[in-house]
Amino acid sequence: MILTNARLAPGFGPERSAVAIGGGRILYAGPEAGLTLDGPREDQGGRVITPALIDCHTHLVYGGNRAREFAMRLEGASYEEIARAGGGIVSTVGATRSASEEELFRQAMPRLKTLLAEGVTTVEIKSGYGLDLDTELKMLRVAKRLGQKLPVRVVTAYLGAHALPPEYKDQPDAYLSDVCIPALRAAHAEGLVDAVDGFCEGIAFSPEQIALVFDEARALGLPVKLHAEQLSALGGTALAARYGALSADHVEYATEEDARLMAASGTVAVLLPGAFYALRETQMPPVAAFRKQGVPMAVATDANPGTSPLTSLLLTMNMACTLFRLTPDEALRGATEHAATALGLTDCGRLAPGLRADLAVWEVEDPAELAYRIGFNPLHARYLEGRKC
Ligand code: DI6
Ligand code: FE
Repeated sequence: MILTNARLAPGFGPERSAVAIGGGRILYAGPEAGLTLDGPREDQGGRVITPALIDCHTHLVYGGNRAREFAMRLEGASYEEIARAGGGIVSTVGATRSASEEELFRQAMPRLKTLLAEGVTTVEIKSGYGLDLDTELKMLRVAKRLGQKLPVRVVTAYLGAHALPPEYKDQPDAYLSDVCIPALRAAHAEGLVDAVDGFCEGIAFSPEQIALVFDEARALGLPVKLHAEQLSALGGTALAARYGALSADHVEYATEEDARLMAASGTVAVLLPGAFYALRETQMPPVAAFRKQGVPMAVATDANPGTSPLTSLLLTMNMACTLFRLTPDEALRGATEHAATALGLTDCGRLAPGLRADLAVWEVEDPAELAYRIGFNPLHARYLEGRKC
């Protein structure tokens, strides 16, 4: 099949272009003048075609919600104060432990569908609200099952080092050796883990503690990534780079030196403006340093019940522009090409022959409209491996 009379983005000019699809792959993407393939044609009337969107950082599977905490923050409590008082992540842990696998699945479904309705075909989903063996496995099974039930590719991340559960209060090392690492091994043995993540923060784990988890990931042959430098500068980004991490995420407090290390290790900076917005943060990620050092910047929702109850990747792209000063083109690459790199995927995220035909067709004239509009969904069609769905 050939989609003709389209405009392609990012990285293509405004000329009349086409995308040819066969066997679930892109066969051709470029100016119509260069098309030599035959096949049924579908005129797009000038619509914009991009790679389908990729949300490379979400905590989409969880129990309950944190609307109460939202109200508390509005009355002046900080995220860290709430966490220290036993709220925050730990309150979601309670709700996630008590939910059945079926309930977690049912609750995650509408959130995932909302992402897909905006042209997303690949979603990363983390564990980290179980913090015990059974619940971490339960979350990852739900994540994998979502990918089997809905037309989407799900990539998982094991986030056992997300917070300390109440039963291990003040015993981080015991938690890591007794629960976090054994659960990682068990989840990996079940084929549930695509990458290993951690939360390196004053309210979570130190770089030294994260290193223990990363060593285990390395022993299992799993790639790593890290929530780093979100609320303070602890050295998580440098640690991630030292382990050749796929990505360092948030990175508001990262420095120019961190950016240099990330460039050298090929680590993507995943920007999460939804959390920045929801927490009313003021420390901006070092976007100029990332540009200067050539660090690819991805953009993701961080969909989670506490700091980013956000299930719109288009709105996230807008926030990345308005809050972090990305260009609309950078935001689009951040939700496609660089998001794929952040997940270690080389078969999607770009319009290039041989890659998966994961495409989004948009009812817009200019690709910049995708990041420009707020609360508007111009998706016309979504293709997953060449199938319209
Ligand atoms: N950083 C985040 O933004 C989320 N986790 C993390 O490590 C927040 C998770 C939550 O508050 O529930
Ligand atoms: Fe997160």
